[in-house]
Parts: sequence; C-alpha cells; structure tokens
Amino acid sequence: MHKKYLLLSSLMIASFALSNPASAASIINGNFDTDLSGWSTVTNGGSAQWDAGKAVLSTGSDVAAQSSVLVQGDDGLFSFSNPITLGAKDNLFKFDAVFSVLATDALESGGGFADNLQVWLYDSMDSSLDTRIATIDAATFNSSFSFDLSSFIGRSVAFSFELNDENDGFNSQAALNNVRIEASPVPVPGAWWMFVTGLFGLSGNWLRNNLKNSILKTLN
Ligand SMILES: [Ca+2]
Ligand SMILES: [Ca+2]
Repeated sequence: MHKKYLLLSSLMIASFALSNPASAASIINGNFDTDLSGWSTVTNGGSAQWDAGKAVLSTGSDVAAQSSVLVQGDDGLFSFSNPITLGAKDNLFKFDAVFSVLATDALESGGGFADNLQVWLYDSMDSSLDTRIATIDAATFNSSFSFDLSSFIGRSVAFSFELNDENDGFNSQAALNNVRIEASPVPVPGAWWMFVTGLFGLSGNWLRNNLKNSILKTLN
C-alpha cells in the first residue's frame, strides 16, 4: 500500500516538474520597487526616472533619437561590465509598458513618425548579433509584451529600452514595469499524460477493490 502511494506521489511530482520548469531570475530589480538600481540610464534631451514603482522614460524638447534609454547588462557605453548570461531556460523576455502622450512640443512641426519605444538586445562579444527585438508605437494601448530569446541562449547580453522622440508634434512617455526573463512552459507529451492518467485509473481500481474487501470482511 505505502509503496503504491509513494510511486504515485513521485510520478505526480515528476509530472508537475516537467510542466512547470523553474525560471531563472536574471533581471535585477525588474519590478522597480524603490528605485532604478541595477539599471543604467542615458538621456539625449529626454528623461529616465523612477516614479511610483515604475521606470518612466519621457521625450523632451525638440526631437532626438534615443531621447531616453534604460539599460541593464551594460552602462550605456557598451563596456558590458555586467552582462546578463542567458541560461538554457531563459527563453522569454517579458515586460509591461504603459504609454501616454504628453503635451504638444512647440519645436516639433508634426507630420513625422510617432514617438516610439525600441527594445534592443546587445551582444557583449559580437555586435553583429545585436537585435532590435521590438519597435512599439508610443500611442500603443497599455499592454504586456513577450519576446522569444531562444536563439540567444548561452550569449551574454544587455537589454535596452530606448524611447525615440520623433517629429509628431508631441512628447511621449513610457512607464515600464515587471521586466523579467522566464522559461517557456514545456508541454507535457501526450504519451506521458496517458501513462499518468492510466496510473490514476489503476490507483482508483485498487482503492475500490480494497474498500470492497474491507466492507465484505466487516459484514462477514
Ligand atoms: Ca520632443
Ligand atoms: Ca515627438
């Protein structure tokens, strides 16, 4: 009896372990709880500040590429003194972003591209691998974003959020939160589930038979 329970428990634990692999927490202070520690900021006419548990990038007067930048894994000068090494399970880069349009900018004539947030992955050893993993229009409805990192596993990289001030007539803001690296859920193979559910069925039969025998013994 005890052996069967132990076997069943072990299989259940193994099943959960397969379907819920541990994720690696490679991003420092991705929740921006009290400040921007762990991150470097670079500004080019805009601003990058902590506010109420978020990292807030804002464009400023006139137009400028990389108006405000928030980066981790690098100090913004591509020295890569603290790159993020992506482990075998670090295959999703996720974050939340809330966008808002600020006041009109008297130095912008309008009619150009909308202000936008670019998300970059910079490789510490090979710049030919640098990849813009997203360009998000600053008028995008608030949302959560997820990007596949599986082709960068084993690389040491930096992640950079870069708000560009375009000639759209307005200034913009992006409030970032919950920046993290996660493991993709691993689907459990169908054959394995059939094996586990079969064991549950056997276990049920075994319990029913033992219950029936106990009742019969009591009645006799
Ligand atoms: Ca501007
Ligand atoms: Ca603008």
